[in-house]
Parts: sequence; C-alpha cells; structure tokens
Amino acid sequence: FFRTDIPVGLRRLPGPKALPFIGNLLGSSPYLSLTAMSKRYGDVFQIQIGMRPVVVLSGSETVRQALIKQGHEFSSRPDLYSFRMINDGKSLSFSSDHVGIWRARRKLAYSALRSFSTLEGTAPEYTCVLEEHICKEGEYLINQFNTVMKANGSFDPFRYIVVSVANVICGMCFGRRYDHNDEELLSFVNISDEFSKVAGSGYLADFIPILRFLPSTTMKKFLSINDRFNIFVQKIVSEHYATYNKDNIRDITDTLIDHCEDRKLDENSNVQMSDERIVRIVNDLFGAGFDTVSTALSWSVMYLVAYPEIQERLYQELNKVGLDRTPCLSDKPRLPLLEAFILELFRHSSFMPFTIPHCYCNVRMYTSLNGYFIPKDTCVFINQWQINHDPELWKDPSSFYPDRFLTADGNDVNKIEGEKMMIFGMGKRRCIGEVIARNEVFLFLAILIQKLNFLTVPGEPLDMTPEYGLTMKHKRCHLRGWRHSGAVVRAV
Ligand code: HEM
Ligand code: HJJ
Repeated sequence: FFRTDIPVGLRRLPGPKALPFIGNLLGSSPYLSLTAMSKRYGDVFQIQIGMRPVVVLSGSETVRQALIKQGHEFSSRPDLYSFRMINDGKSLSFSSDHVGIWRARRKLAYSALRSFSTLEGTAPEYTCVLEEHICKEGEYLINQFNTVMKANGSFDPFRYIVVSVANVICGMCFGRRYDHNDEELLSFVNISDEFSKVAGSGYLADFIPILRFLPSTTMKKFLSINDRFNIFVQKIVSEHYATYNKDNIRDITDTLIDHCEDRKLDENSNVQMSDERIVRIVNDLFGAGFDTVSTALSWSVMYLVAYPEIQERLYQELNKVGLDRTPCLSDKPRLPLLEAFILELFRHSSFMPFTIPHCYCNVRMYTSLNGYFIPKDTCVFINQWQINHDPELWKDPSSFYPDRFLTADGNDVNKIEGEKMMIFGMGKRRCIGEVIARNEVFLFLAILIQKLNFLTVPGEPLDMTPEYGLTMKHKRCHLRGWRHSGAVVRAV
C-alpha cells in the first residue's frame, strides 16, 4: 500500500517485499544482509524499516554520485529519535541542524582541530603537539601493558588503548590527561559499544515508535552513557569558562569559548549559532576522537595476533628504520608495509560499516538518483562495508592481505588502490578527523609493534566476530605482549 505517483521519466525504487508495520528484517548484521540485497536489487534500492522507507546505497560510483555530484541534496541528517538524545540534541554530527548552522559549526570544528593538532610541541624533538601526545601516551601504554602482564600474565587490549587514545584528544580539547584508572573517564570510554549499538544505522526504535514505550536496557544504557559523557565534558567546560583568558587560548575548548565572545562583537555574522551550539562542538570532537581511533587500534592488535607472519614483517620494517629511537610521523614514507596494513585493516574490518545516516531533505519535493525516484525526507544508508568487499573492486575481498595496497616492487603504497577504500565517508559530510585519525593509528601502531610482540593466551581462541554498531568492536578478550629482546623502553 501507500503507492505514490512517480514523475514521468523516473523509475520506482526496487527492493524486497515488506511486511506490514514491521517492514524488512535486517538481522544482527545489517551490513551483510544489505550487501546481499544489493547483489539482487542493485546499487540503489529501498527497504522499509517499520513503516518508514529507507534508501540503501552501495557501489563506489553510485555513492560518489550521491555524496559528491549531488552532495548538496544528500548532506543532511534524518531526525531520528536516538540522535535527539545525543549531546542534548545539539550534536554537530548527529543533529538535523539547518544547513547554514551545520556548515558554520563544521568549519569552526575543523579549524580548531587543525590548529590544535599542528601546533608546535613543547620540545624540539616533536614536529607537532599531536605527535608529542601520541609518543607520550604510547610510552605510558607500553608501560601499562608491561605492568599488567607482570601482574596477570595477560591484558585486555581495548581497556588500556581507549584511555591512551582518549588522552590524545583530551590533550587537544581540554589541555589535560587522565590516569589509566580514572573511574569517571572509564565510566563511558570503557563501554562505548553501548553508544554504538543505538547510534548505528537501523536501530529499530528509531523506525518503530511503539518500541520506545517498551522497557529497553539498551536504551537505558545509551541514555546513561550520554548523561555521564555530557556531565564529564560540562564540568571541564565550566572550569575553562572560570579560568578563560583571551590572551592565552590553551586548547580547543578555549578556542570555542573565544569564538562566542568574538561573535558577540561581530554584528554582521550571517548565521546565528547559539553559544551552546558553539561550545558543544567539543563533545563531538572528544566522542568521535576517542571511540573511532581506539576501535581501529584494538582491531589492529587482533589482526597482528591473527597474522603473526605479518606482525614479524612489520617489526622487521621498523627494524630497518631503527629500533634505537621512538618512531615518529615523518617515518611514514619509509614504512609502506605499515601503511598498507592500516589500509587493509580499514578495508577488511570495515569497523564503521555505514556512515552516519544521511537524508534527502530539501525544498524540492523529490530528487532522482541513477534515474530512481527519491521523495523528500527519505533516510539514506550508505554501505561502506559493501564497497570495501565488492568483488568488482577487490581481488579475493574476504582475505586479509596488506600487500594488495603495495606497488609491485613492494617499496611504496599504491595510492590508487588506497583511494578505493572507504571508511571516512565522502563529500560534504566526510570525516573532519581523518588526518588526525590516520596519523594516530600509524604512530601508535609503530610504537606498539616496535616495543611489543603480541600473542594469544594459550587455550583462548581468537574471536574476530564484529558486534554490530556505528563502530563495530570485537568481543573483549585477553592477549599477551612480550618485549622484543634488544628493544629499548624509555621510562616516562
Ligand atoms: C564523521 C569515520 C576519526 C570527527 C565521520 C563519518 C565517518 C567517520 C564514516 C561520517 C561520514 C558521513 O556521515 O557521511 C571515522 C573513522 C575514524 C574517524 C573511521 C578513525 C579511524 C575521527 C576523529 C575525529 C572525527 C579522530 C575528531 C577528532 C568526526 C566528526 C564527524 C565525523 C566531527 C561528523 C561530520 C559531520 O557530520 O559533518 N567520521 N572518523 N572522526 N568524524 Fe570521523
Ligand atoms: C560519543 C558525539 C557522544 C560517545 C561515546 C560515549 C560511536 C564519527 C562520529 C562518531 C562515530 C564514533 C562513535 C563515537 C562515540 C559521542 C559522540 C556526541 C557521547 C558519547 C561523530 O562518541 O555528541 O556525544 O558517549
């Protein structure tokens, strides 16, 4: 039912038959079921979740068409129930802010992020503060792993990685770091999978309103994690307001507070962002900054353990560059295998299987994509996992094979292959933390691989099954990490 008339020349979207009121069931791994459907229905098809139609995009060319060539049409967010709970409904990434407000906030976020990562470090050995934070946190992380190894014989990699990564973004956002046992920080960073579960594409209560009235522990945990997160950030922001000095801008929070002051003087600013919408940008930067990179690094360690011969080759590559000093960002051109490993990790795990949902919200009543009719306010899912596993694009896509990203002689990264991988989105909504993220994953990994050799715990088989969410995590596990003989560990 609900058949609409379609303008002449446009085709009705294909898709599977939907059950009344329920729609199409996606199961526990929507990226797999929607990839299977794309084989049958093509790059643009429609499903129904509950009563709501959702358009699913697959295929590199189609996604490029929608997000780049028709970028102005597909750059908004749907107004979802769960997104209204994030950052008090004022999130830069998840809210359905007006395009003008979103653009101004994004620009401000981007410039604050850039200036507080490229700033000079406190010592000449660091090219920028980002490098300094990563090197210092990397050393703490190694010491932490060693301490826990001595005490327990094994460690939970995610538990410690997430604090180290959070400290890097904390340094830039708030000018401070936290102890590995800080209860307040751990109370949300250590269970961010509960955030991801609800924020991921296809959370049922977003599409079937009656589900919101049924008791749900998942939703309860999501609300409480958001509360703790916002209280944590709010406390730091208040301290910044109390000690703010316009002649000494210490971090991203100060930059945002400063922008509120500036804007009050500037009568001509064409969009009016409220102070709250300005300062709350820091919640997004902090949230996105700790969860994504810690997920990437934790998966990396899992892949190192699963592929010991690749771990050994990566160690030998670092050995050639030099084991007598801590690696740095400028070593990147001399570590092509490490870069290829990271690209293959992004592709193979596709731990962010969909982008954040998009929406066709525009003044026009409809648009078209590849000749298909798409009505106003349609929610759009973008299947990054499908692109990263498309057999048209990749030879043997299910194998983990970093060498696919190297040139034939193995001495360089194959840039063209690298650009086929999609995990940061594309177009107007593409990730604004991509450069920082790639640098963090690179340098943390170089430091970890140089100092430790990762292994499983005897009798505990590796479980690499991802748990679905906005960012997919592996199940919690215990691993071992031994110091390489000959490696120098500098105390901090
Ligand atoms: C958005 C991926 C790291 C900040 C996104 C999107 C993806 C993504 C897929 C959504 C694109 C879309 O909706 O079309 C990743 C991955 C990361 C990473 C895979 C790590 C490996 C970071 C970091 C930061 C960050 C480190 C900040 C420090 C953001 C923000 C947005 C975003 C603020 C929202 C942009 C908007 O809605 O306009 N990211 N990201 N991300 N990312 Fe990242
Ligand atoms: C948040 C924004 C938050 C957490 C986590 C616990 C799942 C690319 C972007 C996000 C993807 C990665 C994820 C981040 C989790 C946020 C994020 C916010 C509260 C949180 C943007 O990030 O406003 O509040 O509590």
